Amino acid sequence: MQVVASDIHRRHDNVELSGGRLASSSEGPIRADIIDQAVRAAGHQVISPSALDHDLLTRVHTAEYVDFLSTAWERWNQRPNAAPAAMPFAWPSRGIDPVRPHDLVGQLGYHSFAADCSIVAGTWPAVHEAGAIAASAADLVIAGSLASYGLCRPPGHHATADQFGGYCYLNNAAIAAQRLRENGHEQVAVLDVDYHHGNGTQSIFYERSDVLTVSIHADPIDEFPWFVGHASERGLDDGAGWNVNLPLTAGTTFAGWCAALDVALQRVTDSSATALVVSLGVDTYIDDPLGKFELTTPDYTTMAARIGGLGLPTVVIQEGGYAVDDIGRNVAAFLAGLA
Ligand code: Q9C
Ligand code: ZN
Repeated sequence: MQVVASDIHRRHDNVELSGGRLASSSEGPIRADIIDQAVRAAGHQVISPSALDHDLLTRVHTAEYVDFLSTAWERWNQRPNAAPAAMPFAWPSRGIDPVRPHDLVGQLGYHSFAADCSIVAGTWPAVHEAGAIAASAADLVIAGSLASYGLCRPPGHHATADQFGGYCYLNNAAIAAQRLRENGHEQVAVLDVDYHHGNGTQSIFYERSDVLTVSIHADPIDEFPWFVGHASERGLDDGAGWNVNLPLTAGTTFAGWCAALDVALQRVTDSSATALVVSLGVDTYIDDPLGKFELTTPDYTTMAARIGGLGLPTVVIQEGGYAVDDIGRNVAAFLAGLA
């Protein structure tokens, strides 16, 4: 399978507020470096991305947000005694309809929903490259490949049209889906198998019927992103019925997970989608430090074979997965099942 990847991700190496302490992020450069090694060892062909179309980016994200993300570090670094990571400390909360502040610190709060990630000197080049990887992976499928893999880092599925959080800044899967939509695929489906709910992808397509969004994830009553991801969220207006959430409890094994996959695959089939984007998080793994599901390495091969059974051209986009010792073999196991 053709893999799109780049080393530029290494420039994004940031801190997160975790358990009341500022710590180096679980979402570090080692993740993508290990996946890169594993996919090369498995014999996949690795290519570099093409330049990202700015207009495609601003059809997924607001121009205001893209401008903010691309300049936030420079603006932060001009401040006296600037820390090495830009972070907000206040967010609009319940009952507030926020006006976008002029001040950078206010804008950091306006444009984020969590403090588990921050903006460092290399964040924008890395997140922009991840977006380029997603678009290029979609281009491979548009050109006739049955499947492609975008080794995106940082991940993207938590990023909304104008907010970062959950280690995500640009929504790589949404960029891939939008690219497919604009190049011959009238109906696209996004299947999110990351341990966490794909709130950003849900939000971006929530009022659209041309992109079905389906997410299998830990119940938000117990897990990040906590405030979104419930089964009752089904889409709005034109998008009513075009979002499907399948929340599962802690301790879910592959048997339980597959029951949700059956429902997801049936809905994708019913949608008449002609192309599929998979948001591949391997934080469903039994030894993942952030997740509480119990999937094993061979389960990823079975999962991919079942998804491949849809017979749809498929763009796989990397999301989470934090068990770095096993992340390479878990991703390779998935790609082997799809091939
Ligand atoms: N120290 C993805 O898997 N932060 N994002 C947890 C734990 C939320 C996960 C903090 C997890 C975000 C793409
Ligand atoms: Zn995740």
